[in-house]
Amino acid sequence: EEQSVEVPVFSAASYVCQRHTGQPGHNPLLTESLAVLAESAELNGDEGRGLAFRRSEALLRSLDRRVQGMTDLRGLPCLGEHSRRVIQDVLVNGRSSEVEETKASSRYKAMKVLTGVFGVGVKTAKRWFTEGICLKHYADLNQPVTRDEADSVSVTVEAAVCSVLPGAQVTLAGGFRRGKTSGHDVDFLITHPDEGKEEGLVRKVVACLESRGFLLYHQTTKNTYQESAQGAGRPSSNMDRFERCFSIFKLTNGGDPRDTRRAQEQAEGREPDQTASAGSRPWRAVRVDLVVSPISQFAFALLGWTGSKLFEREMRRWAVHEKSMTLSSHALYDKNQERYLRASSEEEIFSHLGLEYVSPSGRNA
Ligand code: DCP
Ligand code: MG
Repeated sequence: EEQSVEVPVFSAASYVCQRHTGQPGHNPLLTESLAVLAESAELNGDEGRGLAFRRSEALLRSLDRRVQGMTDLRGLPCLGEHSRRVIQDVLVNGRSSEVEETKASSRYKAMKVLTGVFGVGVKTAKRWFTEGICLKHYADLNQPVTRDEADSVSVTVEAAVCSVLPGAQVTLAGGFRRGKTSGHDVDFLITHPDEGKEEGLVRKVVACLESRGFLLYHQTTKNTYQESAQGAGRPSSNMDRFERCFSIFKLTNGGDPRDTRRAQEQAEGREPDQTASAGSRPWRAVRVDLVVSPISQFAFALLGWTGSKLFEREMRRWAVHEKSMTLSSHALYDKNQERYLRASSEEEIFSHLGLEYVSPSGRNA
């Protein structure tokens, strides 16, 4: 009542990448409701609608206080009519009937099981499902990865990388770099300070991890990135780079820091003590992504692999529409200047784009 209705309660920039979006925000009921509708739209293949709900969700999560009523939302960008209707429903009734119905629908539930395991799109989930991987490790993969488990995987990956290429650097990316305490997988970005030394590294690391018994499944994808003089399309002298491995790790008893020693022993080729974990299986399956980048593209790769997906998407949209540039996990191309803009840090990329730097913890859109 103290506030005049004419004065906006909140203000927010319209692009996600112009804001700091933390976890979980001050309006969890509202953001969770919108996330359900976003997910449902995505599962139905309605990407436009999904994106609209994702933007609304991100906007609400970036607000620094609780929304008390609809008037608080006056003048805010990104909130479409449909999202406002859902918000109103939740504010007034404590719940949205549309969200409740969506959550109860069998299609939503079935697809959520399928995609929830991998945190990937329907297409990939189906492929994995038919390969039987899902069924085999379903219970493990459906259980979120904790930060301790991610740290434990880090120890193993670092040991393997170090043994096949001394001097190579391993960086934990994805949600964990944004400060999330759990995730659907663990993402690693690997590079070497000497350009070119990283070539073929994924295959070597995978071979090493496999020989040490850490991989339950792996699928290596060769990179096909090529820079061109025109900023797109035409191949240049650059060779294929950015190899990636989509894997399922055999993580020795997760979470407990004592197990780091065990992981280390196993990483060094010694058998872990199977009796240490009384009664239960001494390992569990965890999804791990390994990505290798040449040092010249590392800042772009790090930015791209830190996410969130919506944050990345919004940065690319900002680049195209506001700056006439194209941004990818490999490079930034300025269409006006007709040249690539180099960067050796994320800060430099934000600066090229005329954006204020947003630290990883603020990219949880
Ligand atoms: N990414 C990408 N290209 C892909 C897959 C992912 O550029 N083919 C990027 C965007 C994501 C980041 O890498 O933000 C990490 O991917 P995840 O799917 O693992 O997403 P998060 O780590 O953010 O989520 P979670 O905590 O669920 O793992
Ligand atoms: Mg991840």
